[in-house]
Amino acid sequence: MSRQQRTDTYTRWAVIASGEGGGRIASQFFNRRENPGVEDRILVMNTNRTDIRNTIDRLENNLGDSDSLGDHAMVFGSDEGAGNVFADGERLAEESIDEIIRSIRGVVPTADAFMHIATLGGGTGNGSIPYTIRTFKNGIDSDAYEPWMEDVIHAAIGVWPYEDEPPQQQFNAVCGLSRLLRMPDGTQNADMVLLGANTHIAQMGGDDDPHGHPNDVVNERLIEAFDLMISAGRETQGVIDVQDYVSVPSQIGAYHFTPAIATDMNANVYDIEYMFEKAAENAFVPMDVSTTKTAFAIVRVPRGLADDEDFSENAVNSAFESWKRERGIDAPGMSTVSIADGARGKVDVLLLLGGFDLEPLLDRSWDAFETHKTRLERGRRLGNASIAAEEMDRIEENLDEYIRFLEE
Ligand SMILES: Nc1nc2c(ncn2[C@@H]2O[C@H](COP(=O)(O)OP(=O)(O)OP(=O)(O)O)[C@@H](O)[C@H]2O)c(=O)[nH]1
Ligand SMILES: [Mg+2]
Repeated sequence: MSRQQRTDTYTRWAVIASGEGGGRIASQFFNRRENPGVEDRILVMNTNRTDIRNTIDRLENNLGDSDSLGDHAMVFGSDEGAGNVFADGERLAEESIDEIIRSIRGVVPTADAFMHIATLGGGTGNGSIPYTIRTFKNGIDSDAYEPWMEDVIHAAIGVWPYEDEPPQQQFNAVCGLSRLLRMPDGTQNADMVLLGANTHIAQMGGDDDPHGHPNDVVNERLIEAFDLMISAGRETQGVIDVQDYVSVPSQIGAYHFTPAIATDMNANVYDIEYMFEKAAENAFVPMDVSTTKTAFAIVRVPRGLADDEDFSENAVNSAFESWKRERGIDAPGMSTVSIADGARGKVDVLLLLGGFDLEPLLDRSWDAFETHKTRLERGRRLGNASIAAEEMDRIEENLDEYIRFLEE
């Protein structure tokens, strides 16, 4: 497609966040000056009334005080919080699934794709998001469920706990990953799972801010990545549609990703291949880049560079292919150029690296996972809902199988 034929139809995203951390990430997204891909299609939900009040305050700061603001936030379930037990978060979402769908419909008249956001260390977001995705994909007998909802693509951002968090948080994360990837019966759940690890993101670039809370740094980077990702379905020359993000990865059974970004790269100094390499150094989880099985690249250039040969769709594509060869990555995928009103001469690059070996990420959580599982088996239920042995087995087996399939 030539730039003259650029259409103004772009992927319509909706953001569905659950839990405290998820809500914080989503409301921070609204600090951005413009969100053409999302507009005000955002719903933040929680089991905890106080947390949701805080989230509404944040949204008010960002969106401005408006009557309809309350529609963007909802409380679900009959308990106050899920107390770090994802089984409780899931049970509370199950209780209120009709209201959840109704609330989504209230702020999302229609959408092509949902970006679900949850932290994986807690109970509410981790419990409810995989369940909500599964409900949408399977359909549900509810007045609130509309035909367009059947075709929505479900991407999810799952945020891994800090390394120094206790076993229960690590345990939750491993279970959350499994449940985002697969439904209880072992079939694919989310169409795309984007992972980011708190400690890793906070330390990226070696510039963690000693004053602010690391969460703020992490959230800002997550949002930056999401913003770049959706810009590809916006004003681009060769549009990467959200369908492209999910088709091949799902076919090859490798649909977990991590973003890797390099921002504000000086176009007069660096070539694109170098920018890809810089981005790869900033992957959002600990990983070995050479194990990548599928990859996308989005290069966002300011309007002033849009006609520069070096940033043509072809040039970017050859640079991407050449970078992959150099890195020994044998991965299908696409690249695209997106145009923005950014600072002169400054380029932002996002790589979405998919299907990589999960071991370096899981490595740090396995022991904690076993520790907490043993505690549960000894009957220390630590919450209202215990996890049935059979459910636990399924969760473990589903993740094992997904990983085994990657290795083949
Ligand atoms: N990146 C990031 N992580 C966060 C943030 N807030 C909490 N976390 C992480 O999220 C996990 C805790 O999850 P929460 O979001 O507080 O939990 P919840 O979904 O509200 O669930 P419950 O409180 O258990 O009902 C821990 O691993 C925290 O480190 C945040 O703003 N940003
Ligand atoms: Mg909470």
